Amino acid sequence: MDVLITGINGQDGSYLAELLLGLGHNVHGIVRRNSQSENQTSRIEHIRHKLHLYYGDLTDFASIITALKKSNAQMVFNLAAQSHVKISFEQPVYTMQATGVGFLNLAEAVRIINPAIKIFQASSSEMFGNSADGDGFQRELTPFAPVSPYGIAKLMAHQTAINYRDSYGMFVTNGIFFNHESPRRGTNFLTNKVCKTAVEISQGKTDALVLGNINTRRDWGHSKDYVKAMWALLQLDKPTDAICATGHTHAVGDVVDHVFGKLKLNREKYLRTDKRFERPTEIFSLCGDSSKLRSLTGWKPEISFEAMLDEMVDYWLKELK
Ligand code: NDP
Ligand code: GDR
Repeated sequence: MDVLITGINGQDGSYLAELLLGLGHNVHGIVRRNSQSENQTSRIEHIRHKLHLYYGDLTDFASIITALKKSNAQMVFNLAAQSHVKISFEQPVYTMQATGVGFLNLAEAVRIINPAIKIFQASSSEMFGNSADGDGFQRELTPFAPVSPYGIAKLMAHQTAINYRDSYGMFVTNGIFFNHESPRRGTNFLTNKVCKTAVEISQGKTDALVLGNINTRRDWGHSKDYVKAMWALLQLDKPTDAICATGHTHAVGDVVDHVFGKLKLNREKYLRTDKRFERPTEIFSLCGDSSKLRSLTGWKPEISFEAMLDEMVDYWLKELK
């Protein structure tokens, strides 16, 4: 089968491409032009020769049409987005265009070219804001109340997906994914910032880890596990909306404690906080109930929070040696 991935050179896109190649599919992807061409493909360099890549941008409708036509895809995974929550406060308009309207561009292009193409939309727990059920969990029916431009843009895309499903009978599935990480995570996201900086401290290259709010809680899983859920969701007979999460929540401080513990670093000595890294509005606690996904697909996370952080630290120990 021919499968198109937007955001193929992002964290998830790179793992999903590996998974799909392993299953024997033809993998196509959209990449954006970058003045440093290595940046376009840095996470997929090792499999680049097996991929079909097209220049494109979700804000550029024509380029989506071209990629759909050239790839002849029967499935599209929409992983492209301006995905950084704090940066979405600095670039709210662009974030709406790329993360919100970008999905509309894709859905509309699919409707025009071939409405039978199945679409996976990477929805986000950020859409819940500080809304939770009485027991502290977020579920599919928990009301959405986003508190960031990114969360609002993702909610626009999410509702657009449902509207295209209802209006045109298209197969559009929303995977409501909670935080997931890996050594390929951008280093300006919390976990990989902590892992990389802690290794730098252990090697005497820097003397402090400076963070924003260290009390917020997130449900952190591994990207490798989560791309399997994306694939499983598009194998179902019917499109749906489903949460993908581990069901365990940890504070930012727990990430620091685990990583510092592994490297035998003293938290009091090296950890500082600075309002510069805080957001104007924050989500205090996320913890997803993925019972629906688990019962529909049999999916379950395999890599623990601790094993994931250990893998990330080991990656940086090797990389920065
Ligand atoms: P990344 O930020 O690592 O990857 C995003 C990808 O989107 C990159 O390939 C990026 O390309 C591309 N991109 C950005 N803007 C555009 C655009 N305008 N047109 C085309 N491509 C664009 O994110 P992840 O891999 O971590 O996440 C994948 C998806 O899942 C995203 O949509 C994210 O919002 C969503 N999500 C992620 C979660 C997580 O915890 N990781 C949780 C919930 C949802 P470039 O390299 O050129 O910038
Ligand atoms: P998040 O991830 O905003 O949840 O969005 P991020 O790793 O950026 O933040 C997690 C929590 O850590 C706090 N924090 C810091 N975060 C960053 N990046 N840098 C810091 O210095 C820092 N200090 C404390 C944050 O305030 C937050 O509470 C991620 C993205 O992948 C989204 O695309 C995705 O949709 C959601 O997860 C689910």
